[in-house]
Parts: sequence; structure tokens; C-alpha cells
Amino acid sequence: MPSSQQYLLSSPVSEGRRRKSQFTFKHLQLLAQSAVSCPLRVIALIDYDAFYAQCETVRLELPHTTPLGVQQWQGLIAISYPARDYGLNRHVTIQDAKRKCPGIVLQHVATWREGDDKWAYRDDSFQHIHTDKVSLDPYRLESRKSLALIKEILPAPPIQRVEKASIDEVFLDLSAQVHATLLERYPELRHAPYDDLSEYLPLPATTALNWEADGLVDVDVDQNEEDNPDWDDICMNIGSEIVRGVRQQIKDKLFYTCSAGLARNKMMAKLGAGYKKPNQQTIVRNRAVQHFLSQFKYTKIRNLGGKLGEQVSQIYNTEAIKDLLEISIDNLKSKFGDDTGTWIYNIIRGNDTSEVSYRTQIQSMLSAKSFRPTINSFEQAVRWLRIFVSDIYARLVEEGVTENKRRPRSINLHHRQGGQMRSKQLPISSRRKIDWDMLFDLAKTLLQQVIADGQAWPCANLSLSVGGFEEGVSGNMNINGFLIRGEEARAIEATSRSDTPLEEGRPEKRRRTDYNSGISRFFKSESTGDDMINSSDIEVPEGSPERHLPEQNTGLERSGSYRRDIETYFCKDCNKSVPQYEQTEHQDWHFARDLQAEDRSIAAGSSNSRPPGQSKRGSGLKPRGRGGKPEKGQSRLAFG
Ligand code: DCP
Ligand code: CA
Repeated sequence: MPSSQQYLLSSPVSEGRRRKSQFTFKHLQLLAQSAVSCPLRVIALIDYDAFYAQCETVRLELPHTTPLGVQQWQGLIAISYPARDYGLNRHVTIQDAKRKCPGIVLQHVATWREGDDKWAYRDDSFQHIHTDKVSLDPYRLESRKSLALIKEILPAPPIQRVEKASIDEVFLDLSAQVHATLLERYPELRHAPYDDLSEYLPLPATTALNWEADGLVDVDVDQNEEDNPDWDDICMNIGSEIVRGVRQQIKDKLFYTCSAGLARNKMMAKLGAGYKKPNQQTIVRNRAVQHFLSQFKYTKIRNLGGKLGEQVSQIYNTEAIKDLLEISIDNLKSKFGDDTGTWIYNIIRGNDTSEVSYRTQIQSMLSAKSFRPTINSFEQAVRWLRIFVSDIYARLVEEGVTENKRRPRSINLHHRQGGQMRSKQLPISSRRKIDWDMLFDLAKTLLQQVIADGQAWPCANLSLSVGGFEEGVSGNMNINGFLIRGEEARAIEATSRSDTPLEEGRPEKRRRTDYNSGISRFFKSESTGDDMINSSDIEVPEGSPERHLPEQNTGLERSGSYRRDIETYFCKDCNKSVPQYEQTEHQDWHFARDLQAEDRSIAAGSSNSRPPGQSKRGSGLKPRGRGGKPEKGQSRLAFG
């Protein structure tokens, strides 16, 4: 994708002053289509400030100035901004938090309790790590509420393009909406002379733009802040108005503050959103991109934070974007292959063509628990299955399963005994009504299957998941209802193949053989929003205060994306593609390996002994920026 600089060179200039815009009517047309190649694109990321902490502050009806920490067992997983003023962050102990900020409100997350079928806020949860299971439902509900509000505020699709990126982050592609406003405000843009779309646009009449309280990132060295704005600046300005309005409504209606980043693509919008927090928005105009990016380490860029980033720094002995800018594209291609080399070359120049995908729907749900001490009987396991089913069923109801809007097609049970992982799967017939009893029966059947294989006890981890969501068929069953039979039969057959106990290390061998293959993954994983798993609906075994985060999750849904219509499955955790039919086995292997790594680290000391930013799980996981969350480091960068 050409950079804005390239456009700049091609537009007509006389006596050092531009007579025309650097953009053409074709670019305007691309803007209306939200085309990823459009240089006028306007993308925003909205990121809630101290999300769980704000949820608790609002739920408890506390003043927004209250210092508050969200507690999970003996750790803190979210710290409100007023509490951050006391120097607190996620890594302080409860004791330190109370010492540094005596007025702090510490609220434990809600939990499910063995034997109960509803989650609740309980005063004694922190003492019940063995019998309670964390519930993220309160935060999921708030997350959904705000997503619904955002969708309500923006014009209807297809103008609206909203992608839920995590439990508290939403990408907006504002291009089409900005285009509509642009034509309303500037009628001279409505028709290209002689219908020639290659004509340059007239220069905007506006000379000074009102950026209100927006954080404007400084312009590049070869640019001049005094230069008249071009249409890309105007587009950003309109986008910024829209985002300011959205944030205001979120504040007025839901009482949450959030920060936002606006730029020409997702990568920079994300960097922008974390630039200034809380309750601020940052605009990265095209003329500021290079200056903005040059201040970052490239490890802050999505997909360069993990193994690929490590490789880059080993080869070039630097983590600075500005050093990498010196490297030629050919050199990068020779080291990383054509696709990845080109991708790196572009991304450090601020070019990212990933789409904001429409899909915000959940693809799978997981409920899991690690047992320390281990559990030893069918009855004990069944008590946990009740909790898992209640947890998942409540979320299914939220998703509209009772109205048959969307329904999962399969249910899976993963079981760990010693170093051995087993997983069983059953199809969920589309002819049956999904309710609690039905899910519970299926879960019990799966458990019985595990037990029938022998060596089920002692069990160290159980997890139940449902997946393969599809639109439900309302009304009477039609012929499709009968056609399912064949598929179900095949799925059952597949189950008996997929339940082979796993031995650690097997997929590792395969990983070495195709380590460098499918390198175009970096583009795929970004752009195939279709099947991206909704990470905020995944929960992982207890034990780590960091465990709610997508890349930190264990369990079958933890790996990034898969695509329904292709033969391979791409695993984001180890950056490899495996044949589709090996997907479950491959994920199981990660699950098993992560749990073992966790066991080892627990054996080696308490969770607090970990240095900030160091993952507690296995080496296949992405390193975490900002003391924890992968790639979240993007939102906490040292500037200037
Ligand atoms: N979270 C968690 N464990 C972590 C990181 C985050 O459980 N290690 C949860 C709690 C956070 C929520 O996810 O409130 C969103 O994570 P963010 O990284 O966006 O952090 P916050 O929203 O808390 O703060 P910020 O204002 O920096 O975005
Ligand atoms: Ca946040």
C-alpha cells in the first residue's frame, strides 16, 4: 500500500504550493466503500479505562473518584485511575495496595461456587479458590451493553462497521460515515469533473480545523504543522467528532469513560488509544505517522510482540522502529520470506490493511477449572459440570439461544489426568431444544466416556465448551433438519478419532518441520475476522490473575483464528498451520503444555514471584507487554 508520502509526490504543485489536493475522486469512492487501500480511511479504537474497575465502581454506585481495585483471589486484576494516582498497578499485592492507599475499595470478582447454580458477589470468595470459580459475567454484560449502545449511536450497517476486539475494546471503521458527512459539508466533492475519477480533488476551503480537546500527535519532520489541511485531515477531524460523540454518550448513559485512538488503520488507532489515558482521544494524522511510529519499539506492534519480534531483534540487534526503517525490503524478504518480509516493511511504515470486520458474535464459550488438590470421583466432577453448564447456559441465553437465534453445534469436554489430556466431543442436534438439562446430560455423557477409557482420576483440570455457532432455524424443522443426520453421524465418528490421549511433545515435532510455512498468516489472522474467536468469552483455569486475557487463555478456544472453508488451521500461539483435522489435537496439546508449565511455576513459587510482564504459562505464549497483557503494551508507552 502506498504511503501518504507517495500521494503527496504525485499531486500537482505549482510554485511550491499545491493547487490541488493530493487525493483523487477515486480515493473518495474508496472511502465510501471502506476500502482498506483508501488513504483517507478513518479507523478508531475505543478502549475503556480500567474496565473492570469502572464496572465495579458503577455497580456499587461509588463516586467516580473512588480509588478501587478489582481483586481475584490474592491478586489485583484492575485498578481504577484514582487508585493509580497512588502509584498502584496490577502487580501490587493487596497489602501494598492498602498501605499505599488506605481508602482503597477492594472488590472481589463474582464467583460460582461448587453446588450453586448462579454466580454471586461473596465477601469470602478470596478464601475459596478451591471451591469457587471466577465469573466474568458482570463484565461481559457491561461490555455487551456498551457494544449495543455504540451500534445504536452509529448509522445502521453497512455504513456502520464495528468490531469487538476484546472485552473492553471496539474498533470502528468510520470511513463510510465520514464520507457521507464530507459530501454533505463539501458539495464540491459530490461529482468528479467529466466523471473522471482520476481527477484530483480541489483543495479544502477550510484553513484551520477545530480539534477541540483531541490529542494531536506531532507532525513528521518533513511536514509543516502550518500547511493547509488536506482531505485526510478533514476526514480525521470528522471522525474525531463522531468518536467524541460516542464517548460522550457512553459516559452519559452508562457512566463509563474510555479513551480512543484515530488513525488511518487499526494498528495505529490502537497505538493512539493507549497514548493518552484516561478519558482522552488521540489523533494520528497521516502527516504525523512517521514521527509517531518512530518513538515506538516495534515489539509494541501487533504480531511483532511475540516470536516474530524476537527473531527480528536477534537478526538486526535492535527493537527500535527507526533502526528497522533502514533495512531494505529485499533484506527483510531474504530473512523472513516474501510475505512476512513485505508485511514487516509495511507495518513499521504505518501501513496496515487489516479490515474492521463486522462480526462481533461469539464463536465459542468455555468454562474451566484447575483442581488443586485434584478431584477423585465422578460425583465431584459432576458437581463442577453443573457449574460449567450453568455458566455456559447463562451465556447462551444471553446470546439468544432460547429464541433459537444462534446455537452451538458441538459440546466438548477436556480432561487432564497427570500429563495426559483427553477430549471428547458430541454434536448438539439442531433438532433439539437447547436447555440446561440437555447440556448437562451431554456433559455427563462426555464425562462417562472419559471414565470409560480408564485412568480418569485424579483429575487436575476439567473444561467444558460449546462451539461451532450457527444461526438457529426458527419455526418447524424443514428438510435440513433431516439432512443433519449425515453430518451428525460423521461428527460422532470424528469424535471417536479425536479423543486420543495426548502425549506432550507430539505436535512439537511437526512444528519444527513447518515452522516457516504459511508465513502469510500475519495477513490472514488479521483479515479473516470471520472466524476470529471472541476471546472475551473464554475463561481459563484458575490460578493466574492474568488468565482472562485472550492469549493467556488455555483451553480449546485459546488459539487465534480458524477458517471454516480451508483445509488448514492456523494456530496463533505457535504461528503454525496444521491440517484442519488435527486442530483439536493441536489445541489439546497447547492446553496440556500450558497447564504443565503452570504446575511447574506453581511448584517453583507463588504467582507473585513472577516479574512483571513475565508470563506464567508455557514458552509458546506471547510475551506480555505492560506487565501482563499481550500487545497491550501498546497502550502504555513512554513518550518524550
Ligand atoms: N484484565 C485481567 N488481567 C490482566 C489484564 C486485564 O483480568 N492481566 C482485565 C481487567 C481489565 C480488563 O481486562 O479491566 C481490560 O484490560 P486492559 O488491559 O484494557 O486494562 P484496563 O481496562 O483495566 O486499563 P486501561 O485503562 O489501561 O485500559
Ligand atoms: Ca482498557
